[in-house]
Amino acid sequence: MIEKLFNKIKEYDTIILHRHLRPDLDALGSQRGLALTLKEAYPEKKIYMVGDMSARFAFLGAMDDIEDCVYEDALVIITDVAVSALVSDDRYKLAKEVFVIDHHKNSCDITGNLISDSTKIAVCELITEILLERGYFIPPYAATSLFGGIVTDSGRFQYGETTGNTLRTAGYLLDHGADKEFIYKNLYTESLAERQMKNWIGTQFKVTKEGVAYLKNDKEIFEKYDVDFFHVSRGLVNVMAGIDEISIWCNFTLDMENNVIIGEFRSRELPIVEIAKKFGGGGHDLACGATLHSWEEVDLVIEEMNRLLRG
Ligand SMILES: [Mn+2]
Repeated sequence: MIEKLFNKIKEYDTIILHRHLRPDLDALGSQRGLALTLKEAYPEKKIYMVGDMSARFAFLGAMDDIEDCVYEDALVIITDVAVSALVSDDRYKLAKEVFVIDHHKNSCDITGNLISDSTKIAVCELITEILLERGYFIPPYAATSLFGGIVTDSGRFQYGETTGNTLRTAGYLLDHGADKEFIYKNLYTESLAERQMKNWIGTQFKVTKEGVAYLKNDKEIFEKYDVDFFHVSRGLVNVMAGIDEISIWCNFTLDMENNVIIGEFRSRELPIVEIAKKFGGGGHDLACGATLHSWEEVDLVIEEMNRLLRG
């Protein structure tokens, strides 16, 4: 399949890169890292990146604004997601051919060609390896993007699936121009509103007797603090991490724009991805999520997590 992908990359004049909605740095880093590497290798091709942006990661750079007609003779490559409902900008369906490169444990429902390896902690790790195997030169700014994805999806090289290979791949990128100061400077600073929100929320989460911590972020939090959705949904989940008594922690955030509740689930040891899948979501064993439709459904998720810990 990798061979086929690179034959198609050589064949097409227009390549459009997509990734998942509400992007994190692995999504944006893989999209940008791959796009910039291909631009370097094929300066004559038209290569675009599309999708929604999160203010948190705007430092990486902007997306392209393209017309529908650009898709007519285009190859689309989607990174860091294999579930159609989660792809940002569903115009990928207009493309002539689609490839998906992912590392999640979901089954793929996108019509196209799938390259997936769930042993990789970040899709940026997988893409870096593939590019190097194929002999591509990864330019410094692409290396920075790919490095950022590996750093964040691995929780700064802490999470379970971090391997020697993860570190070697990140090390290669550092040796080849990845700007770690740029990434860390942008990851480790936050706005005053964000820090104040975190401090407040640290006193607000509930813990069940089984050891499930959870937060239900309604519209109140957005009225109280000047922060966007990503800062609350992804930004607060780990306020509940690293506490002895808490084995599983869940952050539920109302997405007012789409009138759904986004659940982010984390676990220290016990795999919880099957629970996420049961509610239409997915991800990794210990870090996953789902889109929920009511606060009643949120309570069902919490109860499932409780049941898992009781069993
Ligand atoms: Mn990822």
